[in-house]
Amino acid sequence: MTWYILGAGSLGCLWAARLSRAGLPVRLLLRDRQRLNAYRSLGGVTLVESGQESLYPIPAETAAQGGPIQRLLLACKAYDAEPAVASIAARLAPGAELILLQNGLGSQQAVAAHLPRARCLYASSTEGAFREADFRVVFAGQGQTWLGDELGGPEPEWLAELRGAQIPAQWSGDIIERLWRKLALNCAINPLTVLHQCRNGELAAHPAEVAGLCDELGQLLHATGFEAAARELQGDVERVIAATAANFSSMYQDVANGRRSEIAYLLGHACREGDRLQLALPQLRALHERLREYLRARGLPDT
Ligand code: NAD
Ligand code: KPL
Repeated sequence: MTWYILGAGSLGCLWAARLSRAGLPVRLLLRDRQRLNAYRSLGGVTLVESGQESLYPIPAETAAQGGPIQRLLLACKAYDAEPAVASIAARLAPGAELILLQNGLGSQQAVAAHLPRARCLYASSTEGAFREADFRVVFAGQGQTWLGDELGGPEPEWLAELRGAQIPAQWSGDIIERLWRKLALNCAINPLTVLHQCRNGELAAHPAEVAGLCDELGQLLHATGFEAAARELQGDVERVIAATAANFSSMYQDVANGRRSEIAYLLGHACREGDRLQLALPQLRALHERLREYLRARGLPDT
């Protein structure tokens, strides 16, 4: 069964390279012919791992061309997920399986709603990779990827295939809780690193602000039904701040590089859920507004 990958960026190329070197059939789906020509001129995906680089001549085609797709990894940003899937929707075979590898929440449900005949699995990953250049990716941090099905259903048999390809995939019986835990962590850390212009570790100098956000995010987790996540949030946030003290958060890096952030699927989603559950959440809402204003002032999208 061919693994199609839509979104040949950091994580998409990282998955593609590992699937390919394990001898599994994999194909990249690129936006258009111009992008396909650029890819072909480079000869494949380059993965840099522990300072060693390897070229993987993975076949590629445009999203609009080619045969039916039974298995797809969607590895674009959350704000690109719906249009990206729309570009290949006509190619999806009945019963196709998709892995939606987006951060935050909201984009997965929006994609799944368009594809009632497909099985949409959601993924949450702590692996780290970044793009040095087009189709050239650096594997920057070992991690774990959890996969699960919001609608229930069994663990797919191909999970073993992923592990065989050294993609550390684990089945999660409650992927929504996993995604919420990561979302809450990202909401407590990432926006503050942007607004204070600091590394994660420097948030230790703003304990009251972090604690206030953890309290409100805890209320939200509690109201969403994730009691354990609510209780553990502040400790988790403090541990991540300490463990990643020298790092700049992903949102900090997006903004510093003039790239669109995933704010709508992190803080935006938290505030929308707060509305739905009729929670006041004044600190979260004020943070959301401050961040939106900060982004607008830099000419970046605020949603
Ligand atoms: P990225 O920006 O490096 O790659 C996304 C790719 O998707 C880009 O190459 C873009 O051109 C492509 N794309 C977008 N729309 C497309 C379309 N319509 N057709 C074809 N290609 C399209 O993003 P990333 O860093 O790999 O992140 C993907 C998701 O994974 C994000 O939600 C991110 O938050 C999450 N994530 C990333 C990391 C990481 O270390 N990079 C870690 C954990 C989670
Ligand atoms: O996930 C992260 C990110 O930067 O996006 C960490 C470093 C864990 C902090 O939110």
